[in-house]
Amino acid sequence: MRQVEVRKALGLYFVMGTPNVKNHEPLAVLEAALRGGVTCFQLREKGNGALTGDALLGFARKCQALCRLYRVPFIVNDDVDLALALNADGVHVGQDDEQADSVRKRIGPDKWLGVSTHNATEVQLAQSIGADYIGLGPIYPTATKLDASDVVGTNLVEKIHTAFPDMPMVAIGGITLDTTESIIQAGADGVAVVSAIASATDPQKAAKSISKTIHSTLK
Ligand code: TZP
Ligand code: ICP
Ligand code: MG
Repeated sequence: MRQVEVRKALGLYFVMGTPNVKNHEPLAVLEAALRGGVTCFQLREKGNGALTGDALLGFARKCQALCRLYRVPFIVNDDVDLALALNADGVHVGQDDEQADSVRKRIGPDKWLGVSTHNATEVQLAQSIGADYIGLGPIYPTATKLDASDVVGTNLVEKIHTAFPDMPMVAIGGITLDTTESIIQAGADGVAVVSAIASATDPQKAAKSISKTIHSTLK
């Protein structure tokens, strides 16, 4: 069943673009993360020095090929045209991006659609237009997204989990190994992270530690 598959993929959701990686090769970081056990990958190519055009297309193809090798869904942030060109597994959009219902029409019923949400009203809307999952956050302060809205904390994770039990949910924003357990306990299906893996000295080890925590908490 699709929802079961989606929930499983949300366990450890790695979000990355080349600007998020400082001391390694971005593709090496992705492969390390995959080896370490990430269950989903989102290409979010944003910020200073972000790739565009053919360079972006080439990088995206390489990311997609790695994800295929590890049998992990490959999701594209915002860029519906890129997702369609690559035949990605899904698209993730925010509240300021193309309207989620128009994105659904463009990608068709089979690709996954994820929507960023910050409150119950947005979750309700995401549910009504047939989103496959929501990203909820920022849970904690984050330096990764400069225009991030106010932090929502784990209380909102609990509230949304209770109010929308059928909506797969991944928490995002400032999440680290130390806070993963409390987020899963609050009812999230998983954690989405950028810097906890992309900025780690050893991205594979970082992914593995978070993955272990998620598995032992979910049981
Ligand atoms: N959306 C809400 S917070 C965030 C995004 C893309 C950034 C999360 O990055 P980090 O480094 O895991 O805090
Ligand atoms: N949630 C997820 C999963 N990805 C994002 N890019 C975001 C929220 C803003
Ligand atoms: Mg966006």
